[in-house]
Amino acid sequence: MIGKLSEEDRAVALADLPQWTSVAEPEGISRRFTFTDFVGAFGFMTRVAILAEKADHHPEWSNVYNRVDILLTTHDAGGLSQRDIDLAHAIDALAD
Ligand code: HBI
Repeated sequence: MIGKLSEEDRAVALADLPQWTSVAEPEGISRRFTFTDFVGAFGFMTRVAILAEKADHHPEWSNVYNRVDILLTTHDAGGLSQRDIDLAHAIDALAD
């Protein structure tokens, strides 16, 4: 059973994820990605989907044309867990 990160662990983890913003409700982190066009955005979403399935950890996300907003939170833990941190790093590696 995965647990929520402590406040201290959360702060340490987020220091390495400067492009992600803390979200209070649900407790998690979010980042907006902007691409040239819809195909770029959807191609990114396809790659993230494959990462998420491999990790068995799935984003809450929305797409408007060339924009993708991703929220990471762990439902089973009721907040931010290490799984969210790990997936955020993997997503950053795709996008940056
Ligand atoms: N994704 N974000 C997120 N949070 C979860 O708790 C979660 C998930 N994907 C699959 C998953 N849990 C499985 O372990 C089952 O609990 C559904």
